[in-house]
Amino acid sequence: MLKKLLFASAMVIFATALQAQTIIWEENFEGGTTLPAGWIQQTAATDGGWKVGTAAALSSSSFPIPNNASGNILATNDDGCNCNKMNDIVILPMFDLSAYADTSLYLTYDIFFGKLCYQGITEGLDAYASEDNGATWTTLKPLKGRPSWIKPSGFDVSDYAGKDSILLALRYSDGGGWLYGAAVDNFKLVIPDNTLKASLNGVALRRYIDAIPTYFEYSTFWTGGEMFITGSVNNPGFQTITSFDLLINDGGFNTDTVNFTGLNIPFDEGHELAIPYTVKQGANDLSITLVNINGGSDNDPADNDGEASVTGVTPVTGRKVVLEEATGTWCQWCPRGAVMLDYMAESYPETVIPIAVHNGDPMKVTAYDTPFSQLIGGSYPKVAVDRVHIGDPLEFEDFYIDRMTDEPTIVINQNVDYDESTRKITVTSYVKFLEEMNGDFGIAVVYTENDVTGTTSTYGQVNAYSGGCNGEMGGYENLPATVPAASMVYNHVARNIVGTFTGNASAVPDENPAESIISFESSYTHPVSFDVTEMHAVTLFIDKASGDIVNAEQTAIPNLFVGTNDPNEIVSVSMFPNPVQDAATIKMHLKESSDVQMRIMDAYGKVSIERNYSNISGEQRLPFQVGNLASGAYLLSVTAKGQTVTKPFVIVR
Ligand SMILES: [Ca+2]
Ligand SMILES: [Ca+2]
Ligand SMILES: [Ca+2]
Repeated sequence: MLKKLLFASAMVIFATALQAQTIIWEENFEGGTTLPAGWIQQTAATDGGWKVGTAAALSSSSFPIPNNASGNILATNDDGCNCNKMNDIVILPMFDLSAYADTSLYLTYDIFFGKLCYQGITEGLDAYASEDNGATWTTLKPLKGRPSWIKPSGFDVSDYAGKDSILLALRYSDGGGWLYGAAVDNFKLVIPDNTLKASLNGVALRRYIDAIPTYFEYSTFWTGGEMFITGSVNNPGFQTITSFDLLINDGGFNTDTVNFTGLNIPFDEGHELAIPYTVKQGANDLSITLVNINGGSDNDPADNDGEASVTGVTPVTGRKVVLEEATGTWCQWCPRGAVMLDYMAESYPETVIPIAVHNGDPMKVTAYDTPFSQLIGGSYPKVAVDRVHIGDPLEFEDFYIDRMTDEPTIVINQNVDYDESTRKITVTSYVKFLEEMNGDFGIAVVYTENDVTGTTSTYGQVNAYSGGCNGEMGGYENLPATVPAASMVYNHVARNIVGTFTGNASAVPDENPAESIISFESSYTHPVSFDVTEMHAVTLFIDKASGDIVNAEQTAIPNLFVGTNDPNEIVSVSMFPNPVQDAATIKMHLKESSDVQMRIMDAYGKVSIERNYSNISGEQRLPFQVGNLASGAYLLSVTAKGQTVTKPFVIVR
């Protein structure tokens, strides 16, 4: 059996023992291993449908029924037979309820039913009633799925009080698929007590990610960010809950009251909570108390409290965070990585550097894939965040927040030059040490490309989210089990890594004083098939001892033309000699007569010299005096008619 038991959540269900109720009828299946007298079943299943036996005897590998501390139970198991359980109906003995006119009546039972999904089909279990000996049936309730035995569950059958021949039935359906099953025990027909019971369960502070969409619990989040107080208010009693208040105390200072009215929460049902909460700086320790239930108190306040906490933080400046995603078109859960990487890149465009490192597919870059696969332990999907944190794609943001609270020790700037005729990309990476840093460091330059498509079948993405059984995943739930190549577009694809996975060691001296700047030039000639307008160059500065990415920078290629005007306004800009000792000549060629601004900036964009020229055209040679500028890396920036060209150069004395 390949199926796995998948339970969406492990919400704790509290069900207190019923007290003071009157039992009219009950059945515990302890009288033998056949259906008790008066019970009827209808089935097309080859295994006989609903059967009486021990939990162990009625279990199978993917439908293991937990022991419910009883001898026999009643169960139907589609997993074990893989047979037709479209209509597995079991009918309880006929009830004469004529003596109970105007009396509240409930049918209760213990139940183990997951309402699971497999291969796009969800199993169902519904309750029915008939007043005409089974000629016609009324649907009473679709029973919900939960991950463990619920003792008891049930529903209101007061509509049939006073009537003399009532049939109640459960219908299991496999929906035509190969599903799991359902188990029940300890049926009771009761006159309920009138005790008001309520409980507050599973309280947590969660972040809603609409790309998936799901709530996730975070221990740390942005100050001022929106989270939600989640959990549920459940009703383990027979008196319907119609209103309640939640008192939300933020650590002893302020208490907010949130009112809930107009509710209808019957026995064994709950109300899901999602109360917006704006995170404050530092510790947010919330106490939540359920009060004023139906305008008063319930029987037991002990289960009416919950706690949730998160720490509010603010991001540092100067840090970029590298998100490397281990992925492959063969990997059925990897759509999760792609969805989360896009989500992060869109959420934090200024600070996230996304890189999808492909494995075992046509986008694989061996020099990147082999060491990265080793780093993540060879299981997919996986992610690394600055290679400091390794985990599931769902942990991207959590890891990112941690990195963004760590003050950078270096900052990186880079200049990217592109020669269209040769397709050669030259990157000059400038690293400025904010503190003294001595050790073994390396620089690697990664090239990524967006909007990558392919036509061969190996560009098709295997997709475990197809059919929706495994929840929503950014739309992948609506796509086929293998999304064909023609429908796939891959983003952030790593195309090349220059300087090895851990970086070129000779690029960085062993000793680097505070405020010193180094530069490292590397180049890469991309294949004709790559679309350079969708490419980025990424400089990684790596601590070779720990393997961590210390900081990084990303620039689009080509970045020569920043303005919005005709990109051919400035035909060329160059400076010679480079490096410059005392004086140099800046040569530029302008297509038309225009005003020109020339600026000399340090590697971090600080302008040292600015000159403006009116109405110049054609080929120009402008003298440049170094003056009192310090040795180091600089950028020459020339702007004409909104178009800017930058060139790196170095002053050496
Ligand atoms: Ca039993
Ligand atoms: Ca079946
Ligand atoms: Ca309570």
